[in-house]
Amino acid sequence: MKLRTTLAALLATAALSSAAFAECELTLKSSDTHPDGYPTVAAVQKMGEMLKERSGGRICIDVFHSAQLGEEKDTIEQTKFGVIDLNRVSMGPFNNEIEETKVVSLPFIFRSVDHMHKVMDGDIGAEIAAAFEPHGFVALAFYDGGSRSFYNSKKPITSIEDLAGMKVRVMQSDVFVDMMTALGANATPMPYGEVYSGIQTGVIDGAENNWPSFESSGHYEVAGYYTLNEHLIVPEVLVMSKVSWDKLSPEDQELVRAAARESMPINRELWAAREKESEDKVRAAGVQVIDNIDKTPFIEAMVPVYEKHANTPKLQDLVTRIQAVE
Ligand code: GTR
Repeated sequence: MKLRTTLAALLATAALSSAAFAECELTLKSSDTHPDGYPTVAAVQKMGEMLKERSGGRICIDVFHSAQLGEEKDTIEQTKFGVIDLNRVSMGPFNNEIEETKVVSLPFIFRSVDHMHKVMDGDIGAEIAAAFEPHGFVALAFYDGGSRSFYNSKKPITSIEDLAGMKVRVMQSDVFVDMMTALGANATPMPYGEVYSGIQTGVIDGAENNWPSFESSGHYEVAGYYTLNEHLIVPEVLVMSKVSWDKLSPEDQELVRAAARESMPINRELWAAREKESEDKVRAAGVQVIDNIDKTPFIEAMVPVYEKHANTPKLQDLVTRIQAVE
């Protein structure tokens, strides 16, 4: 019954969206795992409005939210081949393919979200964006993903010792698998869409994410303990398929680039507001939040993760330069 209702809703959405884009010469298909109203979804929709207006109604963006086009890893493949034109994803699922993205996904690499903004807005951000191109993607914008913390259905985590033997879902990247191993937990890489039922059925004990994802996914309904240890600040990225990009004229490429750039401050503003709203909602729902955690042992435990993943002079140099940004 639920499946039938969902299918009917999806078909209705598809019919509405094709009508809305009927007059556009080119409609770029954009993917996002998050639901409508989430700051990343809203930012790409705004980008679409700017693009439509500035192209005289020729170029539009149709944002398929709520993982309608699939889970992140699969949509990244489809984007590479030009089946999907635009994709808003975390840096995490790119880690195993684009080594530069590993550095900005390392635990505690950024001291704060401000530090992350300074790095990603500057030359290092441009360098990371350029690293996508040989892999078939044009990185157009970096978005906020706040900081990620642990949550689970079993008990309050107040120290590394509490994580021992716990089954914790991570994004599909070796960096995060090794991060959990270094903390003594059992890392379970799996798609985002499987986490809710994974916790509910006990396949996993918990996962880790930021406030808005913890809230919008409903994970807080099945995982009642959230520890604010903020081990990851992973920037998110809006990529365009190189296949789709190469079909655009240089003038249209510039229109797309500019609209994407201008969607960044919009995303940041929406993110800041949503972070607070999500935290309030989760706390009001009775989730126990452990927020006086000593991060030092967690930071110290990450030495082997840095050694393994920042393992070339080029990547080590990138780590050093990121850490040096004031
Ligand atoms: C969210 C992020 C998504 C996805 C998800 C996950 O915070 O915005 O792109 O990476 O986490 O954990 O899979």
